[in-house]
Amino acid sequence: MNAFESIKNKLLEAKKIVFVTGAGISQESGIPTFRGNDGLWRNYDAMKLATIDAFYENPKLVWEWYNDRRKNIFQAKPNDGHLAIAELENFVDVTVLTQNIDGLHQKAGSKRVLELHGSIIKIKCTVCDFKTEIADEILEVPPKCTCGNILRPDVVWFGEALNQELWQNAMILANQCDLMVIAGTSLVVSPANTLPIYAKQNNAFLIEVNPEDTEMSSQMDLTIKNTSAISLPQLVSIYKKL
Ligand code: BJW
Ligand code: ZN
Repeated sequence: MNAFESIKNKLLEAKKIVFVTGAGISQESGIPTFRGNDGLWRNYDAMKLATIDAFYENPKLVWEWYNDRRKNIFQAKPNDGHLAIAELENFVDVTVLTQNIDGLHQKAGSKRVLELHGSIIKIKCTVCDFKTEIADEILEVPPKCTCGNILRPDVVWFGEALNQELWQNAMILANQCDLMVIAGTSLVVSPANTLPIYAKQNNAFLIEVNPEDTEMSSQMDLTIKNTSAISLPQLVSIYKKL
């Protein structure tokens, strides 16, 4: 039974759909999530490694974590959840606001993707304005900039602000959509977890796709308790049947 049949009209009326995605959407591509048992790497808690303090305390360790993840991400393929979101662009205006740094939405073919927490392929200097993209493994970590200071992944860690222009755009897009699908995120990290609130201000219909409950499940208009690779193709099939 396709759980989206019951809201078929809502789906077909929607002009602008915004997806808010998190680590769970890439779980079926073999990329671990952050929280729960999955969020452990060499017995370190991922949440403790994703901080600016952890980086300055032990830049080598944090770089090794990103090197391992980059290796895994480079060989990962988008799953049916990513592909369904990309395919939906054939029917309706779609934007993806992702907390993921893995680039799998773009690999799947989604055209409008805002990477709220940065990207695994980007690195930057901790002091000067130098930024670049990397394709290969970095063997000696932490790598150094030509200015002599160490380079870091161009991602957003706890205690750091998101790119302000990007965040402004994300808020506007959330506030203008009439349907928001929140897939594979625990919604515990701010400010990304406020995006459903901006959508609600516009009376948007909120759908959550997650096998587990989140702190905001009770505020959703529809909760689909299944994985994104199973559920999102079912959503697209409603449009395909027309
Ligand atoms: C499936 C599935 C399947 C599984 N299908 N679903 C107190 C002190 C200091 C700061 C704060 C504080 N209180 C609040 C803050 C702010 C802080 C914050 O929110 N902390 C919370 C932990 C409490 N936020 C920040 O610091 C942010 N900046 C900021 O606020 O700036 C202003 C400011 C500055 C200073 C002080 C205060 C404010 C920045 C947040 C940056 C987060 N960065 C990371 C790392 C990015 C780089 C990288 O990837 O390495 O982002 S941490 C990590 O969490 C990563 C993720 O994008 C993010 C969210 O996680 P996500 O995606 O939701 O994953 P999980 O694992 O949590 O959930 C997976 C879900 O999928 C689960 O629900 C599963 O059930 C589900 N699932 N399989 C569908 N197959
Ligand atoms: Zn530099």
